[in-house]
Amino acid sequence: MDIPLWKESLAHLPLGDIHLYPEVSSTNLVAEEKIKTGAPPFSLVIADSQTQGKGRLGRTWITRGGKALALSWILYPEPGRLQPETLGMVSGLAPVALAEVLKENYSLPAEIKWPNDVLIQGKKVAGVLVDVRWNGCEISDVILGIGVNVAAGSVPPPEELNFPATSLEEAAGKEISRLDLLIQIMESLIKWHSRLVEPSFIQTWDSMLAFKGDQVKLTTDKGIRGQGKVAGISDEGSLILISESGIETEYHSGEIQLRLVDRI
Ligand code: BT5
Repeated sequence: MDIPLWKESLAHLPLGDIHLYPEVSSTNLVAEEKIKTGAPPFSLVIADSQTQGKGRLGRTWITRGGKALALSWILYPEPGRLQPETLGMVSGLAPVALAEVLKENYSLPAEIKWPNDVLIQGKKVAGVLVDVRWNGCEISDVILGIGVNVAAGSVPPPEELNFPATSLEEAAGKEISRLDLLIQIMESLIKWHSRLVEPSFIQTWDSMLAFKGDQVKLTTDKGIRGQGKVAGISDEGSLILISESGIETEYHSGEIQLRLVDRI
């Protein structure tokens, strides 16, 4: 990563501070530190590799140097946009922004596995971690952590995966510039952040939803939470499943994992 070039290439975007590192423990952990020292809104932390990248629910995300993108974007609450009532939407922000870039700029058939994984042909190419920190009932800040597998060498071996995975270069069959991709992702994030509470956001998320019409089950560490056919995304960003008897139930993301019924 050519840090001065990357910094300069991001300078035209309406971001806060931009921090780039060859290696960190986790960009989300560095972002937490930046927030403590007064990071302005939309500040960005990027690292070439992570030694303790965080997945959801205490899992690990592997970021190999020079092969992937690992970034954390710092958001603060905003009336009418980022607030406790819109957290369901915030969880879809990065996947929608990312999937749109992959479809429009690379002609890749990107889909979103609710709540926030991006898949290409059923394989995970990017993961998103939404760290929400609270001050009582108010949100104090949100760190959107995004990891994208770019080069083939970014994909961990199968025994380290809880879901099939791929990289953008494998899927696209050509080289992809991490810097170009980063700029496109940030432009898309900024655009969709400004449209977060517009109907077009949910419509776009819904149109990119993986497994539509398929039987899935939703699990937590306590077991199965729900099962049914994937119907779509609700106005609040929840997943709507339809049971065999035709009853619709909405699920909020929280601690949930989604799997196709015949896969596990
Ligand atoms: C996620 O978790 O998919 C969220 C990943 C977020 C990573 C970003 S990188 C920048 C920022 N800073 C951080 O520290 N984190 C964020 P989850 O759905 O829990 O998936 C984690 C699981 O995916 C692991 O337990 C592995 O099985 C698998 N995995 C690990 N590394 C992977 C990779 N590079 N590609 C695909 N799967 C991976």
